[in-house]
Amino acid sequence: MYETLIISKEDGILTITLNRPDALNALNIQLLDELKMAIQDSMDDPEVKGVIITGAGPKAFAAGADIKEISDLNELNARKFAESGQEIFQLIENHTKPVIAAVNGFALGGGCELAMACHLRIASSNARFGQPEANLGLIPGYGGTQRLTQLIGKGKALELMMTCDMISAQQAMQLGLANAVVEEGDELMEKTKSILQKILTKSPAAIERIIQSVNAHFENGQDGYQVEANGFSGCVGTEDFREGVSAFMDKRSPNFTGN
Ligand code: CO8
Repeated sequence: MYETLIISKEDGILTITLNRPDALNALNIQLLDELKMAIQDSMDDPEVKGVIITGAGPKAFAAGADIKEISDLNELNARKFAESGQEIFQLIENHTKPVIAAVNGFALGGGCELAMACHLRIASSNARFGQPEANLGLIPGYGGTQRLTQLIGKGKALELMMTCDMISAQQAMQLGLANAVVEEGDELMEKTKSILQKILTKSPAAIERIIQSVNAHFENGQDGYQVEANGFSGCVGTEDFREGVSAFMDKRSPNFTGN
């Protein structure tokens, strides 16, 4: 069904692998269209409880938007191109289920922007992050100016975008861009899955509302405190809340359903 993605589903975890390794998994239009479909499917599929996005091959998560494609843009379609990519990344950011990027190499330009749209980023030690668009006479167009600033603060975000410097996985972790760093190889998926599995033992109804409330902090016109209060009261109406409390009283592990 997909030509630029490999999809696998196991134990409630959908893994989306960006699969253009010869182009370092550069995000071309076809890949972005397919990614949008895969993300929408993951929202609708009740068997999917969480999502991992990673890149094929040992070298790259994604080395950015496909430079060959963007070289043909004009001012009119460039705006559409940026907005449609932003829409896909917003779908990921606002996903009701947890989405983790397993960053297995270069995460540059649009690739870094994709990783930042995910809720968490686990990096292998060979990962490199950067927003090198200014080298091409461009700026980030898939939300990078906003999300990088949110994640690492204005000064460092400006530095990375203006110098186009790539940073290591360790530096990314120190800045709060990566949540954890592991040895390259199998450990990356093992660690990413173990973090996701831990999240999946919590109440899905609560996780969804945590995502909504945190995102509200960054959305214009949203009162994050109100979104949090609504989310909190929404949780109290769920079966998960009753289950969580009775499991605590009974000194047993809760069995959440997300209802
Ligand atoms: N697009 C297309 N092809 C790419 C890309 C890319 N972003 N990155 C690498 N490739 C291709 C190379 O052309 C090469 O192909 P070929 O073998 O056919 O020549 C292959 O992948 C391997 O790459 P390299 O030989 O360059 O590998 P190296 O190990 O020497 O270098 C680097 C790896 C450092 C990652 C290098 O490939 C590089 O600098 N890539 C470009 C990184 C970059 O500038 N990314 C930002 C792109 S712009 C962007 O993302 C904007 C996003 C917002 C768009 C908004 C819409 C308007």
